[in-house]
Amino acid sequence: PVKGPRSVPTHERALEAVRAPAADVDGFVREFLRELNFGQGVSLARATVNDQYLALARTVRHYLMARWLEAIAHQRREPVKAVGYLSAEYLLGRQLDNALLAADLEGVVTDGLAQCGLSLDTLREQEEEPGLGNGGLGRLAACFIDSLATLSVPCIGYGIRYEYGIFRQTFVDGRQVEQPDTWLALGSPWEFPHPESSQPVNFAGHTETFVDDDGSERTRWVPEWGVIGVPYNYMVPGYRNGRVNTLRLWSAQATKAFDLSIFNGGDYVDAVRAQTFAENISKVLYPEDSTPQGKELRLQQQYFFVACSLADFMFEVLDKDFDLTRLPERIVFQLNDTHPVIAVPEMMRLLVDVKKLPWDQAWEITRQCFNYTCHTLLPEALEVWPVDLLRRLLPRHYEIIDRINAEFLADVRARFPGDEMMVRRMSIISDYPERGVRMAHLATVASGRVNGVAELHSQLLRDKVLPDFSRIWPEKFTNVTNGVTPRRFLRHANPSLSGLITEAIGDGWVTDLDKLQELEPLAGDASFRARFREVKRANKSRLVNLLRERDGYELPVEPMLDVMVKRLHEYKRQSLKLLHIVTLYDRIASGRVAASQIQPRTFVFGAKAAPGYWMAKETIHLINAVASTVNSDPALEGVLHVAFPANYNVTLAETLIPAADLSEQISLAGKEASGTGNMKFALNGALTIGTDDGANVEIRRLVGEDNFFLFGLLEPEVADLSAQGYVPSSFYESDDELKRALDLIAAGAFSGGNPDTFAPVVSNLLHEDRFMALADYRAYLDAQARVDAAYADQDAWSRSAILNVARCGFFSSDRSMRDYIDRIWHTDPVS
Ligand code: B1H
Repeated sequence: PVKGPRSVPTHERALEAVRAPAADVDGFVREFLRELNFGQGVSLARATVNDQYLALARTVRHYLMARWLEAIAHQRREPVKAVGYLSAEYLLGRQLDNALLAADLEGVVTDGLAQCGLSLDTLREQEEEPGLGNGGLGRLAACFIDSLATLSVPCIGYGIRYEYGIFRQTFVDGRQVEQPDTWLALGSPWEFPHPESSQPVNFAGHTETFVDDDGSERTRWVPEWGVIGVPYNYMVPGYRNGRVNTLRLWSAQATKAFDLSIFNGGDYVDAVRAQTFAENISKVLYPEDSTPQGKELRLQQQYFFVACSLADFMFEVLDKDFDLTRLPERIVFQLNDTHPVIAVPEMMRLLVDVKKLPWDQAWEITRQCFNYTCHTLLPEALEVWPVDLLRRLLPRHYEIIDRINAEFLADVRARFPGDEMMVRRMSIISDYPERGVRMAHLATVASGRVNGVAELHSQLLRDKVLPDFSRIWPEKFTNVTNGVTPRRFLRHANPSLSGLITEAIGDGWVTDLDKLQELEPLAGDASFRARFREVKRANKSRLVNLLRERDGYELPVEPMLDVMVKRLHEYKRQSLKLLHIVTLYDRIASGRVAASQIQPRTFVFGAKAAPGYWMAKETIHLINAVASTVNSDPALEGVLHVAFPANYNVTLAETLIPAADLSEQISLAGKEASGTGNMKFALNGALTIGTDDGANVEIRRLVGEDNFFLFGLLEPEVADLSAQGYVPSSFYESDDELKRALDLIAAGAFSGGNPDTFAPVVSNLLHEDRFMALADYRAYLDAQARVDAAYADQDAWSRSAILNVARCGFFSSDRSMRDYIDRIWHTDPVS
């Protein structure tokens, strides 16, 4: 890339140049109008809402800028150790409110805009959230970088600037139809492109050996083509602490050289097509949550962002002549699942081929620089790249992986002579069903620490996913239970509850969530409980208003709000939730139970299905079908209502979660690694109905079993039942209500009498049911009956809900980050 001269002003001059606008109403208005006039090129009178939003966003940026530049200067100046968070996904959510909160500007901005005749509420709705992730894994990355900034720990988040994030979900006749997510269309005021800091990235070609000047034999990679990675920087502001970290997302561009060779060939159209080919790399987020696509473009994405990120840190953030034997003193990279694991051979290539370090020394450095977080237990979610593909796309990396594997297996053989089965099980390169590179094995071999994301998950990771590895390296394995940021998911999302809490115990909880414990005595205070119920009610009205505006949807406010929001996946068991609803419907329709005997409920679903996941899409269709039948039955009015707003995302979550009474966390035990939605609901005072899975286990232990509705098979029971041979139809035969519910769906009760429509869903449950929904059906219905009984006593329910809030401080991502810092990263905050 062509790099402009980098002028390096002194630290003092750098700070002199940036001075934040005055943080009062006049200062804000002056700056805002300046941005509108000079940045957007419009007058206030002529400005569109989008102009106003963009000018506002840029104005807010200015307040954070001095701190950001200081953090960047400090990183270069002081020999502090930073965290390099490597993640293919960041599900950020909207930026404006987060920045206003961090900079404590909400009051000034509200008043300043009012002076201009504008309303903050209108402008914030203009922002398209950056949906650069699928679900929990991407949202976790966003929570973690928020917490690191708030803890004043230097961190650079590295990832991909997808031009299209997670698709926009629409429903057509109840079926999911995906639309492109055009989040960049109206301008993206939060990003700073830095083409002068671009990084070249190569692909394909071959390797060759040669004799170096010093007489040693070396290998070089002769690539066939390449692209340029252009960094786009985003501010990651800490909460009112003056710290602003950086999120650096890479965008792919065609190289000049690549263009030229083709342009010179005279084929202009092909040259332009070649450019498109290069730019495809950062075009779109793969929408599969938990079952990765083994597509070439996906591997290109992974190598692309990791190669850019390592080169950026090692040669741009650090000096070009930095002594790389000291690299572990300056950086620790966290591998967010296996998606960035190609960073391991890339670092070896940089150290050995480019920097000419001896292999063993390079390996020593590499092993000190990486740690790996595993987020799954599903075998189909573990990435394995076909050797043929990897070799073709990254020939040098394949050789390096092969050597890492050979040395690793020699070590295994030395420890366990003669155990070739073990060697085969542990090998990074598998032979069956095709030759493939097991990225989880590579990550485990190369990392100092390997962690799961909840206690149960980490245990199962050791015992079931990587048992051989945990035997030879028990000290490598550890647990860090996930967390969520209290800034976005309580302070911002739930202003009413935040106000109530702050009034009671002060506002220290925003950065020290354990302080919520001080609410505990208030659970016994009747007037506090009444105010807590008022807050819930207000949050429900807020949700009703939002859905009316957003979807033209009328949601009843009075009933219990029962919410299941998460990606659509069979293991999460939205179908079990449906069987509950269909059973309630059937009880009334058949006259077994009078409508007046039913505890009224509004059920809300939110779920995207991977576009190629057929069964998940059928389930979405069924949810919509049940919703339309239930909602149009006059006998059920005011009793049962099912809502499925399309396109569940972070923004909708922020209004939906605070309104919920009941949180549905009903995955089959042993399948959900952690869950983080479960934490957000409990923290906002919903009670959980859930299985003994993921972080539910810890939530229940902390909030107390009386304040949590547990049901279903335990993980060892699931394992036993599988081993015996699970026969779902036996549960159908032996439970009359279950039989009736499935028969209703099969008979076409929700498909206009057409029995074919949902036959595949019913048949899948009856004959396959990989995730044992039928086995847990009766236990689930019994638990729901306990929910009804508990909800009938509103005062007791509020007490439990308040105790949930008071006891969930542990689930702050600040605590997760402290755990990583103390046990894995060993980094220090800066003052
Ligand atoms: C989680 C994923 C995931 N686990 C592959 N695995 C993907 C796997 O694009 N892909 O190919 C995308 C995502 N996501 C989730 O991580 C777990 O299911 C949750 O239980 C967990 O809470 C979350 C954060 O740790």
